[in-house]
Parts: sequence; C-alpha cells; structure tokens
Amino acid sequence: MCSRKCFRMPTLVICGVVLTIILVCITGITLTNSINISNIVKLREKVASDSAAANGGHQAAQTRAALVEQQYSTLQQHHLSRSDLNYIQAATHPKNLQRQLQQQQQQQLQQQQPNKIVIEIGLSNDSGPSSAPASSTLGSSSTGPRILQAAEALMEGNVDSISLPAAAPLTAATTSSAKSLENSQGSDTPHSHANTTNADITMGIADHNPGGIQFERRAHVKQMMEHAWHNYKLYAWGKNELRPLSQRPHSASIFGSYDLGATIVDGLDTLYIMGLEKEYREGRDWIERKFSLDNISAELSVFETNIRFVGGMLTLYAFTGDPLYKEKAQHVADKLLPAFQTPTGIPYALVNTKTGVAKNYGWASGGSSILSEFGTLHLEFAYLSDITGNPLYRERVQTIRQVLKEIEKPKGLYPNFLNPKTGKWGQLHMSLGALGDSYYEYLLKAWLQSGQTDEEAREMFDEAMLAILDKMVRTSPGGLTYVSDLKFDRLEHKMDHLACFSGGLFALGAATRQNDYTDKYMEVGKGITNTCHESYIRAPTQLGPEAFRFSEAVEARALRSQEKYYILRPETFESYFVLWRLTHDQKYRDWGWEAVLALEKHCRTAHGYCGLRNVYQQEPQKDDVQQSFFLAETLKYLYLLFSDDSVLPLDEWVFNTEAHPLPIKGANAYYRQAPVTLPVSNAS
Ligand code: DMJ
Repeated sequence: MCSRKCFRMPTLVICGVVLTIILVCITGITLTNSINISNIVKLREKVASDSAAANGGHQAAQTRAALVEQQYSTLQQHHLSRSDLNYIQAATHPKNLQRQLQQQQQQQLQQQQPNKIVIEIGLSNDSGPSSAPASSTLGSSSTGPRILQAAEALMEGNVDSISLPAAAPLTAATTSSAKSLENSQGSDTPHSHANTTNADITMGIADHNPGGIQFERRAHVKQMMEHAWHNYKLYAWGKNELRPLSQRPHSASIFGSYDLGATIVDGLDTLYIMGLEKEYREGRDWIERKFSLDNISAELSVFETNIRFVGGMLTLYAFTGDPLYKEKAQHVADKLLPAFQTPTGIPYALVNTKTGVAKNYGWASGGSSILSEFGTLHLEFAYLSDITGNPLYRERVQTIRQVLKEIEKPKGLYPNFLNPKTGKWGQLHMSLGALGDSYYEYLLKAWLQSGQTDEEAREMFDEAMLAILDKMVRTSPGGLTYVSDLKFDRLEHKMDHLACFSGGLFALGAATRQNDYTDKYMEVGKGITNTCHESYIRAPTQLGPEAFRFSEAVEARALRSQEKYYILRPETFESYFVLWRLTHDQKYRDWGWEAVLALEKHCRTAHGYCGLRNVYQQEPQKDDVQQSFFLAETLKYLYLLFSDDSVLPLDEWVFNTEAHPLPIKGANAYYRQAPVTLPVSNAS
C-alpha cells in the first residue's frame, strides 16, 4: 500500500534531478564558451597586442632615454644637482610613467591647457599675491615634484623646453603665502622660523614670461654666484669677505674688523632670487645663530652698515615675511642711531656699536659728514619705520631731508661735505661719483618708494639733476657724454666708475615722469651708459677702470695709476640692467654678456673672484679681494639683465644703492606695513 507521503518522495527526487540538469547545462554552456575557438583567438590577439605594446614600449623607452639624456645635459648646464637628475630617472621609470602620463592626460583634459609650453623648474612655483602665477609654471611646492612634472611633460611632448627658476618673490608656499603675508602685516609676533623654513617656505623668484629670459647667459651668472659663495663658505665663512688667492678671510675697516658675515648678509637676497635654496638656508641659519652687534666694540661706517646690513635684511624681510630679518634690521639700525645725535641731525660717519660714540673721518673737510653717506639712509630708514610701526627711523631721515632742502645750494648744486655741527658746507666739491653719488639716487628712489607721493623728494631730485645737467654734464670731442666733477667752480673732466650708475638713474627719472626734462634725461642716461661701456671696451681686459678722463688726448680712459684698478664694481652693469628694462635694446644685454666673459677671463680664480690692479694690462695682477658687493650687486644685476621683466618689476621694486630691492608702497603686496605704534626702540 502506498501512502501520500510515498507518492511525494519520487516527485521531489524528480524535481531535484531536473534542477540539477538545468544547472549543469548552464555551467556547461559557460565553460564551453570560455574555451571556444573564437575566445582562444581573442586571447592570442590580446597576447600578441600586449607583446607588440611591450616592443613599442621598449622603443618608446629608448626614445624616452634619449630625451632624458638630452635633458640631462641641459639640466646640468643649469647646475641642477645629481639628486635632481636622479629624480628625473625615477620619474621616467616605465612603471611610473604609465600612471603619471595617464594622470597628466587627465589633467590636461580637465584643464584644457595649451599643449606646447616652456616649463620653469624653479625652487619655487609661487607668485606674489599681487601677481598670478604664469601658466607655464607647474604647480608644486618643492624642486623634486616640479622636476618630475617637468620630466613627465617632456616625455609627453608637451613642452618645448625646460628652463630654470626665477620672479615674484615669495617665501610662503602657495597655500600659506597669503596667510603668512596677512600675519606678517601688522603683527610682530615672533614665530619659530625653523618651522616655516622647513615646512612652509619655498623660495626663488619666477619669471612670468619665459620668453623674456636669456637662459644660457642667466644660468652662467648663477653658476658664478655659486662659485663665489661656495668659496666664501669654504675659506671665510662668517667673516666679512673672502681673499680668493690666499684662501683666507678679508675684513675691510668699513666692517669694523669684526666677523659680521658681510658677504652672507649682502649676498643672501641674490641667492634667494636665483633660487639657490640650500645656500640661502645656510645663510639664514648663520644670521639667526650668529649675527649680532651686541657685545662687540666695532667702529662701523653708518653708510656701509645701512646699505649692506639694514638694506639686506629689509629685502629679505620683504621677500620672506620672516620676522628674523625685521628684528635684525632694527637691531642694526638701532646701533647706528647714536650717530644722529648732532646739533643738526646730520649723522656722523662712524659709530661705535658698544659706546655709541660717533665721529667723522679725519680727512673729510674740517670734520664734515659726507653727502653720499648721510644722504643714503632714507629708503632703509623710511621702510624700517613702516614695517616696525616705529616712526623714529623715518623722523631721523626726514630731519636730514629738511636740512638739505633748506640749506642754500651753490648754483643749485650740493657739495660733498657738510658739517654736522654748524650745518655749513665744507669744501665746494661736487660729484655724481665718489662722495656724492647715491644722495641723488635716493631722492628719486624715495619718491618711487613712496608710490610717487613724496613730491618733495622728486622736486629736489629734478632741481639737483637740472643743475648737474647744466653745470657738470659734458660731451667729449668724440661725442661721449660724461659727468664731470666740479671743484671750486672748475670742471675736472674725470668720471668715476661709481658715477656709471647715473646712466640708469637719469633713465629711470625719465621713465617715471613725463615733463619738460624727460627726453633730456633719457638721452643723457643712454649717453652716460654708452660712455661707461666705452671705458670698458677701450681696456684690453674689457673691464672698466676706477676713474676715466676726457681731454684732447684721451677719452674714457684712466691716466693715473691709482685710477686703473677694477674692484668688481657693479655700477656699469646696473645701468645696463635699467636701460635694458626701459628700452629693450638688445645691446645692453650683449654688453652685459661681454662683461661676464671678461670677468670670467680675468677675475675668476679657482677660489672665487678678485678685482684687478690694472685693467690696461693684458694679464693684470689680481687684488685678492672678493667684495661683498660683487655678490649683492654685480651678479644680481647681471642675473636680472638676462631675466624677464617680471622678475622684480621696476614698478613694484626699487633697488637700494647696494642693489637690495625694496617694495614700492601701494604697488607691492610685499610692503608688509605694520600699524603705527608708540616708539618702542630703546635707542635714543
Ligand atoms: C656699493 O657698496 C654701493 O653701490 C655704493 O653705493 C657704492 N659703492 C659700492 C659698489 O661699488
């Protein structure tokens, strides 16, 4: 007898069997599919195509290797380090390339960037808050990634060339720059720069238009700076200057015979501009740990200390916002303040850092102070007041200004000597060279620095320059424009190398105000610059003498033995730089390059750069001094001559007389003005 239960059992078994069969069929179809002929073909095709790709990849890798090699030599020419080159090797490793190139393609699609660009490999990718980064500058905050990106782009064929760093000073990296700037404005809160140096701060100055750069020439100047710096570091670190021949330190009396690291402080902004990051950090570190005028009894030149040390620190502060530099600038300026305690407020030339006792040079016309010295404090002291909020410094230089404004000027000219006790002129010697030069420079530049609001300064400049044009500027029989010295109404037809800066000064005066004198200023500016060039090319060394004369017999040539030396001075190159910026006449760049070649031929030694004792000898003797202004000025102006105009544009920066660029008020976000506070200086 079969129960209902009996009947259901076979049914369930049958259902199970059917289900199993269906499942087996489905699996069978799938398995069959996976091994069918067409799929085998497809698999073979895939293997074949992968293999072809691999071969192609090999070829591509060879092409890449060739390109990398090609770029190695370019980069080496640009003095990138071995680690930079290693970075490129890593960047071009086949494993990394695929991923990197894909990322780059995606970025390109997203950003719709132009395909052919020039890449700047700089130590900073930043641009100032006032100016957007150039489209050609790849965004990254350190050298390695930037080189990597550059290499990637190169591999991809997206770049025409790779170039070196450069404009728009910055310290704070993109993300932190605006913040850092805000914080630094009006805030004196000290912070540990150790943090910012390592983490936040990138450096270098980037050109906004790589088309405006002469890469090879500029790279060469940068390499000269490295040579000068590295040898100073090796043989004279912390001392004032280097003696390259004897490989030992040198200290001129202007530095008071103490170890003040003059070359470090003077040269540091040049390192910064060139993007020499490691060297910059060494210098900054030395300043933080060692630089102090406390506890030393140095008799310092107020003028030299101001233009090199205060000026250098101020520029570094403007560039970086690092409070260290503001503190040091103020520290140095405070040490100079006792020199201003005279009946007129015209400071003495020398001051003792310990006692505050100040005095003038014994040789200077009856105890006089010197026009080019007390008249070359305005830019630094005015700016120091603005960034510290302490009006005292500006007051000191305003007092000097008032004395000079009100005093009677013989024939509208300023003699080089003024007695600080009596307020009377000393000997009636006038010069746009030694003892006078930078006073005139600071009249124009004070007006520029103020955002062209300090009208008094511009008026005093125009009055002085018109008198000089009338009484001292002359044309030689051969058609060379020069500016003579004037001694007791007699022209001395001699021009100092120092006066060669005035070519640039006249031109800058012309370019910044349209008035009745504009054309004359520009004509004379070009003429003086041409004459200084002549003084160079008329010497066998192609370097110019300390002073040169004009007579029936000679033009633009030194006559006396004590005028024939060249001490690495910058003034002629300064004018080439300014004239290049204002006219874009290629000859100024070519003249600068001629000078670079001459410096390399005659002044370069295995251990730094020296001046020459006689520029008229074929193989002149070297003087064994690498002046700090060679790093601060000579190499800076030459570097800028071959840079794009966007590197420290002249409508945003004004150069102090030691070539330390200071920001222009109202035109430059790096001005970093602090709110005015009550005087806090403990100096008198
Ligand atoms: C520099 O210290 C300054 O340029 C100064 O104004 C004049 N002399 C030297 C360079 O020659």
